[in-house]
Amino acid sequence: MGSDGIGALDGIKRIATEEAYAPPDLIARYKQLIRDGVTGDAGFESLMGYFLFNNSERTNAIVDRLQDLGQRRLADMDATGVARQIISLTAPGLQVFDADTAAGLAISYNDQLAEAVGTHADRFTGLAAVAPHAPSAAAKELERAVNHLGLRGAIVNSHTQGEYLDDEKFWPLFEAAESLGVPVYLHPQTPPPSMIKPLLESGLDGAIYGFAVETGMHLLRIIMSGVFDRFPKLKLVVGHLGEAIPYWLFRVDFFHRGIVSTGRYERLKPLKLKPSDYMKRNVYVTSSGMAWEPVIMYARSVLGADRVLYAMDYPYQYQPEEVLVTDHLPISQPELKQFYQSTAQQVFGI
Ligand code: 1DF
Ligand code: MN
Repeated sequence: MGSDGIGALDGIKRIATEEAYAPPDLIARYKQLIRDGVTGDAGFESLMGYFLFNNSERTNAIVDRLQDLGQRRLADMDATGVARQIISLTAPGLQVFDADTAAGLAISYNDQLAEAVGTHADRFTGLAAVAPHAPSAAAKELERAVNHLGLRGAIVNSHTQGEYLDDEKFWPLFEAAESLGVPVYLHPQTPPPSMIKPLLESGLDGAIYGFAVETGMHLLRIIMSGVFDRFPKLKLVVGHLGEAIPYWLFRVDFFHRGIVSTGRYERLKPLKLKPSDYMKRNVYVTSSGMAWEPVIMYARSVLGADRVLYAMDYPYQYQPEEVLVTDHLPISQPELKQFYQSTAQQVFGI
């Protein structure tokens, strides 16, 4: 298949599950927000300002690729032997806009994505953009996107203007996802103003580390809130091999048990299961941006081989040679098929 010597695998399709796009209209709106300086979100202004105004070969190549839902994307997939991309709106999605604007844009961008997915149904699957800060509209839009447009889940780019999905006001989205049987992909974005200072001043706010700090914490907040006791069949997908949380589970379980037993925090309440149990029951992690054998094997050993799926993180981490790392994981062919293909087909209902 590929021009880089990355061929088809015998009987296995590589499905990449955290692949980004941006409608040109979204790029224009982001530029306008940054020029107007109205978001009050230093992380957004720094990172999107970099991508949209740096004007370097690196950033221009990424921004061009983000906007393509046709031949260029397909050629890049061919070059890396990716059979199918699961495509979602790039971070921070609609979450920088006011709730009404965001809810309106979700509808038109989902219509556009569904059209591209329909044109290339053999190569593309889409996730719905939603406005988490318009909770009932978000639930309704997810239902429309799944039942009428054929999209296969929702993307949420971590915090929404400093608020987290552990707040019950956001739960109509979880309720809809559970009842539709589709996952919510919790994707990173830069930390909100209330947590960004030490990360931004050190240049660590973005994908290098700040994304994981912010999104890993968000994942823990969701688990601690009892959302998975309320919605036991809810599926959450988290990138970057779980934003470091698999590494922390022993300590999280230990201190959760201790703190809950003393009633120290009202918000940290008893749960039916250990925090780590929800990671194994309700959460899937993808290998986006982490083509690194020891950590993929670690995540598999802690969460279970059936919880770890492949992602590339196109176009932000479009590195064809990284596919060779996952091709050569020290696992059997049936396990490699599970990693690249079958788990994704199950989770996203492809
Ligand atoms: C970057 C990476 C930016 C990812 C992203 O959204 C993003 C980056 C603005 O490289 O700065 O979603 N990523 O998922 O790896
Ligand atoms: Mn990503």
